[in-house]
Amino acid sequence: MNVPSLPASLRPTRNYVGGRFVETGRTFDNVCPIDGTVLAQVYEADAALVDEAVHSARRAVEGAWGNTNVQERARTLHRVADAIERRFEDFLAAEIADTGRPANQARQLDVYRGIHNFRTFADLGKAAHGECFETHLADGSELLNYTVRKPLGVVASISPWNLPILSLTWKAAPALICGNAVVCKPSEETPSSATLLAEVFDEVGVPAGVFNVVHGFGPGSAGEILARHPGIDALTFTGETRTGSAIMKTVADGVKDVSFELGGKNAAVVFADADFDAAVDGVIRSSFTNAGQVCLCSERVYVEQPIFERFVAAMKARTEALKIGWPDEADVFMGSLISHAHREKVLSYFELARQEGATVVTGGGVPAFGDVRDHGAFVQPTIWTGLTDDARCMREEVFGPVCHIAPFVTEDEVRARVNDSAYGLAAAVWTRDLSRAHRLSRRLHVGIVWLNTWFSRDLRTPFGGSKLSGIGREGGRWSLDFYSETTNICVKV
Ligand code: NAD
Ligand code: 6OD
Repeated sequence: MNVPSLPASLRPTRNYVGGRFVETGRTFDNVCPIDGTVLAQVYEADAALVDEAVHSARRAVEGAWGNTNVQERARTLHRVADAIERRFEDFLAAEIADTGRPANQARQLDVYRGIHNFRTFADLGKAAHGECFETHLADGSELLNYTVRKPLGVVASISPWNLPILSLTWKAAPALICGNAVVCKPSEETPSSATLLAEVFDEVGVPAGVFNVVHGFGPGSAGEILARHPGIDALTFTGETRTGSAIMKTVADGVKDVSFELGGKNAAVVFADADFDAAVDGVIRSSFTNAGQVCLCSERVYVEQPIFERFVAAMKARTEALKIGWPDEADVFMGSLISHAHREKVLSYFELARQEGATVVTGGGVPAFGDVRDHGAFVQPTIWTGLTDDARCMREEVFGPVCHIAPFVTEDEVRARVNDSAYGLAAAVWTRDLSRAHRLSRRLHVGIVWLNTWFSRDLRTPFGGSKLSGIGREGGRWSLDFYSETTNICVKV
């Protein structure tokens, strides 16, 4: 097996501003988490370059891009999707090298969704419509009220490392179809696929300034500088809750529109009548996919008392059979975590769980490979039991391959325990009792409930969380609403 490498055009990795690839006076390392080697130097955007990106974006929305109609923009986004598809292997290499994830996942989820996001929002944008009301006043006169959608202007997008191309295009595609220009700040951990996307925009001939990429970190760097820039009209952010909170303070003075997709401490609930094997498979996927680094992963699993022991035993056996390894290895299920720093955080929770009295059913440590991967950021998939619901490991997001399994007795009890969380992103419920499934789903304080499945997505549906998990919804018409300014026009007939 080979340590992945980046396409040559990304070594070094440049910013893309105003239709030019730009180098700056400062670089940082892009480190491969599989073996700790440096993949490329990345040029960090300074305040002047972020400013240039915002101004280029403004010129684009006030110029040629601003004068396009939705059909023209949809054709452009389809050309972008086609060009990503032509460079599929480069995108795949970039996602794998930056994140250490299995190739199959990057192929079927990440790069696939990079393409699909552009195609879906291109088509949804064309189908978008306003509303019209006939109004009859008391004096007998009539009015016609109708709404029109306009671009917001310059949209700042700040995205995380866990699903890099998926998250970035999930924001850029709807923003662009609505006629905005975007300045994207990808995570410092995963700068590569965003830069490849800039190459695609360049190749397709999208006007300068419509799509910009600035690289750097959060506080004191490109992320904060972009969020603070008075020239942005809206900000869409995906990442940790406390980063969302910091960004909210940053943009408060300018009263900018925000959309926040934040952290989670999601629950899976398994009733005794569930299809047992499907539930075990489902919870394995929902806890350990992408090494647990998906905001939707289940870190709290509640299992109805009569099947609790059998469920824990089956989870242990299935987890111990999961293959951790090279991205291109046959049957590999799990790769490394994103970085050594993140591994330190996950390992600190492994230690905390022991201090809080958890029984470690399996895992809890670091795998040994006997090759270069021992310098990587791997951890074992881990299962705990025995924690109380108020333990920190039950309340804080670990964002690693770990779940705690607890028994429950009644539906009311489990509903209260699931809802007893500061977060409210997603839940998965496993049962064959349809009435109970629907009754419970609508009483869970989360933005997304999956019944007898997990992470199946239709991009027309609303996506987002409540409580500390976010503000607003994206997806389908919810994205079009967020990325547009709606004006009502009232006509005296
Ligand atoms: P993070 O908050 O550390 O970073 C996200 C982005 O914000 C990065 O680009 C970073 O550089 C930037 N940033 C950090 N501080 C900033 C600041 N003060 N101002 C401006 N920008 C700043 O998140 P992460 O570690 O990259 O991602 C993991 C987190 O994201 C987890 O908490 C996960 O649950 C969450 N997440 C949520 C969703 C969702 O849809 N709800 C999706 C994916 C990830
Ligand atoms: O599937 C999506 O559209 C999406 N935004 C997923 C986010 C997953 C979080 O890690």
